[in-house]
Amino acid sequence: MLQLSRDDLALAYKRMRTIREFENRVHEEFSAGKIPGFVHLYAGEEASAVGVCMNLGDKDYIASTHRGHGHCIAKGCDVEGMMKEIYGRKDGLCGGKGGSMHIADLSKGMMGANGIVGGGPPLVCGAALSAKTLKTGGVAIAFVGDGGSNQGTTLESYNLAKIWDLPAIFVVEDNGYAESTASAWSVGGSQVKRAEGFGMPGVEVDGHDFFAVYEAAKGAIDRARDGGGPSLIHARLDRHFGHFEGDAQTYRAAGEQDKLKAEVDCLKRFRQRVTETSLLDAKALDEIDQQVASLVGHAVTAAESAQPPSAEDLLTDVYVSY
Ligand SMILES: Cc1ncc(C[n+]2csc(CCOP(=O)(O)OP(=O)(O)O)c2C)c(N)n1
Ligand SMILES: [Mg+2]
Repeated sequence: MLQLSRDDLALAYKRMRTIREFENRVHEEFSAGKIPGFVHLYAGEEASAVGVCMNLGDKDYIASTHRGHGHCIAKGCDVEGMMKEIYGRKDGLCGGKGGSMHIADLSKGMMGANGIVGGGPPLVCGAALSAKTLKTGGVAIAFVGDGGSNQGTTLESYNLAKIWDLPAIFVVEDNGYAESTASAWSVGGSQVKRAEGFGMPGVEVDGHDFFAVYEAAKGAIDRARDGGGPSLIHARLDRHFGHFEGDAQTYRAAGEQDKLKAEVDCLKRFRQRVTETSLLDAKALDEIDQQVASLVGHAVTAAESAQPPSAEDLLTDVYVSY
């Protein structure tokens, strides 16, 4: 906590608040039938994306999941461009052709949300290998869910990262469920011991606690930048919405989500911690809330009135030349 200036803390709060507001608005607009496709919301998990990405710059890469909006915002993607992408608009971040599950912005080191569970870790091995080979000083981070942590691609990536001694970090965001299957039913052994089995350090953190995530990520990222190789962070956290928008969530106990929101909400915790310690005052935080509400409100209005891609756009972006 002491390593963060007041400006850093205000930025961290602004990013977490932006994610929450963005997701709440997407939830509302999706329910109103205004958003095409499928959306998975990240609300509740903000401390993980922001706690990790506050340690990163544009030369660092992240790979995300199907629940990717929070990772995009934490890595600095443009909020209006993201909203337009989710609405399928031509001037969205990916030309309106990707939508919620494929938002990417390579200029920000954001390699993309990913519809393939376990798709991010192999990409991160490539990005980390390039950073190591080109000596950029960059690191690459894979966010992966508890369900994704069981994919062969993820476990193979742990092995590659270790054997190639890559500046890669795997952040397992364990929100307790893969779709409707509780992680207690599907994850064998311990995430930390899995990492140790591949010869890398692993640490478990309270993913509702921005400061715990920030510290763990700082340790792992500093080590990777110094040539210390890969590691894993197991963040336990919770999602506030269903697996996808429209999920009836019959697998949850009655009142489970209300209890989580009341007792372990990462934004409430952050606010309490910084106000109690007089690092930021409630007024400054309220002002950030207002700025963020207006930013996200503007993004929704802009997305609603923006144009979809044209028929000719179907024929572009088909082939890529490197
Ligand atoms: C390779 C693959 N298998 C299955 C799916 C279907 N699917 C989408 S999300 C999901 C659950 C993922 O759970 P987890 O990794 O814990 O992420 P969370 O949704 O909890 O954030 C599954 C099985 C998929 N998209 N890709
Ligand atoms: Mg999960």
